[in-house]
This record gives sequence, structure tokens and C-alpha cells, in this order.
Amino acid sequence: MQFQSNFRTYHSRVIALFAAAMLFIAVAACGPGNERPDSDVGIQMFQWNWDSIAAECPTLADNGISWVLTSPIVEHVQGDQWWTSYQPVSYKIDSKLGNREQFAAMVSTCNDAGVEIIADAVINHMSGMSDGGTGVAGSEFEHRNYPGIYGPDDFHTCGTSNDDIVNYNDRSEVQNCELVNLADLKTESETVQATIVAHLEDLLDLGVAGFRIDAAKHIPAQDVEAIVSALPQDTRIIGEVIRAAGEPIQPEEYTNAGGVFEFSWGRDMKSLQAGTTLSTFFKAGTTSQYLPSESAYTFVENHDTERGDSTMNYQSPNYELFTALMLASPYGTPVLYSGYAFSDRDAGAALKADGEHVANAECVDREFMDGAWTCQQRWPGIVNMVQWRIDAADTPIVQEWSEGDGLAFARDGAAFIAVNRGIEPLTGTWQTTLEQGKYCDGGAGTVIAGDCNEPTITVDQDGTVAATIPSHGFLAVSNSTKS
Ligand code: LAG
Ligand code: CA
Repeated sequence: MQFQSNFRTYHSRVIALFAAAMLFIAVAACGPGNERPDSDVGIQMFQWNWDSIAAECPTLADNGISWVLTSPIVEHVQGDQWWTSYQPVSYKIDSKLGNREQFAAMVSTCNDAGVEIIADAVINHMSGMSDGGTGVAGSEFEHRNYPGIYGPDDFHTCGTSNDDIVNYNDRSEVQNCELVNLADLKTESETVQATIVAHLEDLLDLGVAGFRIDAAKHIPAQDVEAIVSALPQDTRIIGEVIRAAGEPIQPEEYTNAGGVFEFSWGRDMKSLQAGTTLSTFFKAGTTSQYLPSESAYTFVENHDTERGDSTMNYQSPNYELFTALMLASPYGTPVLYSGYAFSDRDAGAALKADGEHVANAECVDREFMDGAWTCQQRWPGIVNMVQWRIDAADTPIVQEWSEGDGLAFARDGAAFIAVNRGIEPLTGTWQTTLEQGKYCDGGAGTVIAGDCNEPTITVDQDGTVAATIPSHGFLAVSNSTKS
């Protein structure tokens, strides 16, 4: 009897659980912002404030983007430049991008929409102001002294001129000296690690899904691993380890702690804009060193490289085309970028009337006057290519073709792309691996995702497509754009 009733209870529990699971799946599938299946695509929203990211999350979700990398979130030094964000003075969540309540509200709004938040974690260093000062949330500090968090004993001094990193070929200097005068934390110290972990746990408690580890090259890989191993296992980690040939510290060292940005990728894309044979795209990772795909995060620009000229930027004529190729490539996890137009490298984002907080981001046009938000997450070609990537799933690249300024390939049975990096239109006939039929063109300049009303591309019975691709344009068709 006992057994039977237990059995029955067990049975009804299983049924209840099953019903709950089905309900959960149904709600998840129909909930707001879940019209499109998840992609692996993320986006760095540089200097977007918390209110603005929250407001954009439903659109991001609709456009298939599944995670956002924020700018640094903690209290920082005062000043108009964007890079004050990279000089923490306390771990209060109160910065020019918003306060703790706004941050928490953003995380929960985005999570509800199905978009995860990855926070930029500046844990190698604190501020670099030799004279000290007062942070934007009122915390007083001196160089290498942050009352209540870190004291002078928690920082490296290293004996070079001004304690700065001079020689990047010296491992110890790169990790134990100051990067441009930024007070270098003793990340090997247990108490420093505990303080960093407590801060990251606080952010996880607010619902963030993971972290970019700023200046990871300047933190010994074993320290990053020690910090990361104290966090839940599913925390997404993206280390910033700028690859530089011949240096002793390379990105590969950091893969035990999580993913790592692959700087070679964006640089190689820049070199393919003109001149060199475009077909080298198919050999990506054979001439430059690349991380294994599962560890690599790829990007066409980030906030440093768009200022440092090592990659393309939002103004490059072929930027959208190469962003399309990044999304079309099975290599790595792609990170889109959205920031603001600038001509002065140091210029911060526009401020609110209070002169302290960054103004709300607005997506207006693609004129790119200084200060205008560039809003790549809404550019139709990019939006369409996220869906293309979802359609391509894990199909292999086939039908590789390249000639002059043209490059084309298929993802077998699922998707096809042809690009034209040149200044003249490109006319051709290409072999796809798609079914015969009419398709909408994701490169044509309107958002077609999920709603292919104007098919302009015909795939013939033999699987070929004939088309003319405009200068700096691309043609993109995939199974979900079949009409
Ligand atoms: C990074 N990754 O490793 C960030 O992606 C990069 O944007 C950060 O530099 C750097 N590491 C430190 O977190 C940025 C600016 C620098 C700026 C620094 C600190 O690119 O220009 O340095 O943030 O705010 C600025 C001045 C320096 C000065 C320093 C300290 O440019 O001349 O020495 O502040 O006051
Ligand atoms: Ca360091």
C-alpha cells in the first residue's frame, strides 16, 4: 500500500512536472521578444546607458541578437572622455551610464526579453590619476588607495620609470607594472581576489550572465582562472588578450578561463578590404594565428580598434559587407558593435543636461555626425544576416568562389552569400545549394526577417542564381527567406 501511494504520488509529480515544463516551453516560445530563435550573436553597446540598453532589448531580441556587452559599470574618475569608464575608483554601481537601480532594471528587462547581459569587468587596475580625486559617485581616492576597498599594499610597484609597462616582451612587466599609469592590482593576492569575486558575484546576483575581462593580458592567466573558478560554471567569460606577434603572453593561455577575443580576425578583415586577394578569406586562420573556433570571439570593430585604426570602423565603405561575412562564417562567436560617431579619439558620448550622465541613445539615421549613435543592430543588412546565420546553423561551407572584388559561398543546403567589395557593380551567376524558388535578398536594404514579401532572387532548378550586386553590397539568401 505504502509503495502504491508513493508510486502514485511520484507519478502525479512527474505528470505535474511534465505539464509545468510544457507550459514553460510554450510561454518561452511565445513570450515577448522570442519571435525569432536564439542565435549565438552578441553586440557591444559602447557607452549606451542602462536605460537605453533596456529600451533597446526588445528590438535586439526581435533581431535575433542574444547578448549585450556593456561598457564598464562601476564608479569611475570624473571627466568628459569616454575612457574615464576604464578607471574604477570603487565597486559602487553608479557611473555616467546609470545607477544601481537602473542597472538592475536593465538586466531584468533584457533577461525578460531573452537577451543576456555581459558586463565589462575592469579588474586589472583602478584609476590612473596620479593626484587622486573624487569619483563620480563621491568616493574619494588617491593613486593606489581606495578607502574601504583597496589600500597601497594591494597594488604592484615594479621599478620601471613611473612604474609603467615599457617592454611588452617582458612578461613580468606586462603583468606587474602599470598600464598607462593605471594602479595595478595584486591579482595574485587572496584578499584582492576575494574582493574582485565579491564584486562579480554582486553583479551575478543582479542577473548578469558573464563578463568581459578588461586588460586580461595584464593579469596572469592563473589569476583569471582563480577568480573565474569561484564563480558559477556557466558564467560567460570573454578575455581581452590583444594578440601581438612575438610577445610572450598569447591569447591561447587564457582559454582555460573561458572565451577570448581573437584580434587577428578583425585585423585580417581590414586587410581584405582592398588589394590583397579576397579569396584569402577562405584561409582565415592559416596565415595569422587564430584561437580554436570554440574559444574565439570575433569582431569587425571594437571601441579601441575603431580609434586605433587596426580594424575597420562604421565609416568604412565595406564595413557592412565584412560584418555580413563575419556573421556568415562558422568561425568563432560574432560580436557586433554599436557606439557613436566621433572624430576626436577621446570624445565621450553626448551628456544629459546635468553634464554628468550620458544622454539616452537614439537611433535616427546613418548620417554619422559627431556624437550620433551608430545603431548597427538596426542596419537591415546586419539584421538579415543574423537570421541567415540562424538558418545556416552548423552546415559546412561549400561552393567557395572568389574573383577580383567578388567572393561567394554557400552553407550547404541552407544559405548563400555573395559580396562585392569593389566600386563597380558585380554581375554573375553562382552555384548555390538551395532549393529552386524565389527568395528575398538580405543584402537589399530592407529588413526581411520572418516576412519575405518581395522576392527578388530566383534560384533555378540547377541551383544557380544570377544577379547584379551593387558596389560595396552583398546578396544573401537563406531558407527562411524563401517566399
Ligand atoms: C583596455 N583593455 O585592455 C580597454 O579596452 C581600453 O579602452 C583601456 O584604455 C585600457 N584597457 C585600460 O582599461 C582606455 C583608453 C586610454 C585611457 C585608459 C584609462 O584607451 O587612453 O588612458 O582607458 O582611462 C587614459 C589616458 C592616459 C593616462 C590614463 C590614466 O589616455 O594617457 O595615462 O588615462 O590617467
Ligand atoms: Ca596587472
